[in-house]
Amino acid sequence: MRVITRRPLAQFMLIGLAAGLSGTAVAAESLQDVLKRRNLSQQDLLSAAKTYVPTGKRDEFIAFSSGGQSGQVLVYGIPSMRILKYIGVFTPEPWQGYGYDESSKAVLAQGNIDGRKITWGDSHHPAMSETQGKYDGQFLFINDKANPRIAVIDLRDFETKQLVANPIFKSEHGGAFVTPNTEYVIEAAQYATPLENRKFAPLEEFNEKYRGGITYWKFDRKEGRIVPKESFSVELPPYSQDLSDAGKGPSDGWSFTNSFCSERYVGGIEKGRPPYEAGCSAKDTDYMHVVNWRKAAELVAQGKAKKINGHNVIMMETAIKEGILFLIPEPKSPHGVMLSPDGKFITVSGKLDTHVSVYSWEKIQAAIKAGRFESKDAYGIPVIGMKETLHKQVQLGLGPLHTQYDAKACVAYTSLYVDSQVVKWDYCEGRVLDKIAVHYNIGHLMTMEGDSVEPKGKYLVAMNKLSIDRFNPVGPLHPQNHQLIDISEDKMQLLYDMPVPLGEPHYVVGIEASKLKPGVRYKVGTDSRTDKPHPGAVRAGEEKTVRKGNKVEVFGTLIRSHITPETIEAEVGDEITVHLTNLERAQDETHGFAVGTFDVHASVEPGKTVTVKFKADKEGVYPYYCTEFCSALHLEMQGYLLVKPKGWKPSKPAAAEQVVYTEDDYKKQLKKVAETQAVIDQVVAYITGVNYRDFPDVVALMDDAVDQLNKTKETRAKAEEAAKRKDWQQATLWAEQIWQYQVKAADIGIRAKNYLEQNGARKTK
Ligand code: CUK
Ligand code: CUA
Repeated sequence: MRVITRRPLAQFMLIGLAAGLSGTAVAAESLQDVLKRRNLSQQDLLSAAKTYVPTGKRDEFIAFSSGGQSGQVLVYGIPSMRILKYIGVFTPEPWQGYGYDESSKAVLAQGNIDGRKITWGDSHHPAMSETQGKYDGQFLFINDKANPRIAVIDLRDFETKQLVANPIFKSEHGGAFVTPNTEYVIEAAQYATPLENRKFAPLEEFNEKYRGGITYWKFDRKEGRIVPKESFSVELPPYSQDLSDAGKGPSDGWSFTNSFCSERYVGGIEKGRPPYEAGCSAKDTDYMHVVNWRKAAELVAQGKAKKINGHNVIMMETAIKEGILFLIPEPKSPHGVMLSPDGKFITVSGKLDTHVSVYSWEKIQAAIKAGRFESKDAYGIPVIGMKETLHKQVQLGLGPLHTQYDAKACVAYTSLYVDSQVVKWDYCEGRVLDKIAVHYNIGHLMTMEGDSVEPKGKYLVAMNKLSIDRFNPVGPLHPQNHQLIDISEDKMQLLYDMPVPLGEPHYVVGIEASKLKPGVRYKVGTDSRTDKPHPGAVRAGEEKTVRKGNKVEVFGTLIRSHITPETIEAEVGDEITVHLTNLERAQDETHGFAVGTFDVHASVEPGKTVTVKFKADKEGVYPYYCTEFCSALHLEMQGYLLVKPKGWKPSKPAAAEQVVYTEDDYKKQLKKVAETQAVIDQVVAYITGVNYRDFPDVVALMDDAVDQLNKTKETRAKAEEAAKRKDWQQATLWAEQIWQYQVKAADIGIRAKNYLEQNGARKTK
């Protein structure tokens, strides 16, 4: 096959190779030479060896990073730090057609706020779905701080399936955090506001009318969607709720949310008052909120919630009366709250304190059981004494923020924003074990599965806010810096700097790659955003164009290297709907669909059906084409949208086709077809002569190849029929089409053969 269809290409390559060889021979560089030339140390070499993933090999962990203001999620491998994908979440993403085809537009529209379209998000904290507190690799959640929303991403196809806007908050920083069986996705407000929609209240009434809160979004795992009707919130004082974490093990059923600015300061520097940052950090302590979410859910079921904007809210009064809400003082302007893997300890960092505080769940629970409270806050919420619930306070350094856990017992890592360090410490004994410098001003940090009940250790990613001098300069707006740190030994070792060119990612989660099992194709005719059969799907041969009034509806298909239909005719002002089904079953055979001028683009992965809709409000001729280089004849994967003036009629009959092919051409064509078939037969003989059935990927490729070859039968009949009429023009072109199908089949066949050879197939015949 390669020999025949690719002969010209192969010849070129040989000529090129010969030219290269005739030059002066240069002795290959040794490793030592390279180290010298690039000025690398033994330590650099070690780091390179620890992170390098050779071609064809894969990463051990997959990281899902917030894309910050880009409103997307980045996916990268660890330890290589190679970026694998950007997932469009809160923001349209043209490559994936996200926000361009009708069903992904509908997903984005779920995130409209009060009917307003929002095209960005300040995405912060991704969370992996959990089963019994362990990452299960099924779903990813992420919040948008600016426009209070949560997104659901299905990891079967890495697509965003749902956005849910918070009905009572105006901002949402403390999400997404999941309960141990992903019963709920937790999201807390940050900036207190009146909870009722479109309610104004002056800042002078902040203490009375402004409120914070925590929302518990019910997740239906079977449907893979959040169920707003079964979700609820707990009303909280207007303290700036910070991050949350769900209890686990002994603390399962509870959640913990810290806060800052419990001073309830409202600024006003323009009126001569001290600024926010002074007023919001005056007190020595703020409050950790402790909520019994399981009991809260029962209260909602008993009808004890109030409806605000159609959403269930447990008011503070009810929460206090029913004993589901408590406060514990925490020092000072804290940030980040993290449960230890066993669920026994709760770590809180005081941004403006040099300590982290480790609280004991056992002690908290004892105080609650005994009804032992030191006071009440201004809203009557019982306050449990800090001293009596503390397990340890450990001095770590300046600006402690977030904490993650190791696979090793009692070992935790905390980021030090001001010191630009990661500190490794023992939270059982309360002592520092090691420190390492990062570049610079670290926010979150992440260890592999480090917020689950089963952290995997090995690597830590430091998410640094500034990158100052690390990378080649690209203007005043610098990339972010994710630094990979080896934590497998006693001393931490910095391995790699990865510039992140997309927004300010706050948090990342890392999961063992083996837990992710995404598909490579959809069942033919699937709407990927609803996971249901798409009503616009058609099979090969069923393509059609339906016109009703000024509506033109196209039911088309895509397969290498062909768009059906090849022309779409419309009149100016028509509404055009194009449904496209990708008939491919071969892996990675995505087709794109673009129409210029009308802002139309779709990504149609194997098996997927998508719909694009637009108004052809401008007369003219508009080419449409496939945007993925999908085969050798990708550039020919094209068509024309003809938008005619109103009432247009052809002025002269269509001209007869110019005849250019002769009987000789037809015979030449047939010879080429026969030669190609011989090569295909060889490839097929090889494949069927080994245990190819043991390789599901190859079986899928073979199905696809057989599909292509089956099409030659009908085409051959057409060629022969034309030849009988001595219509050499038609006969030659149909014979060429036979060859097109053969090339596609051969292309797939060779891919299958290479795969089998590289993956150790055994001869069976
Ligand atoms: S926050 Cu960014 S560093 Cu928004 Cu998670 Cu702490
Ligand atoms: Cu399909 Cu290019």
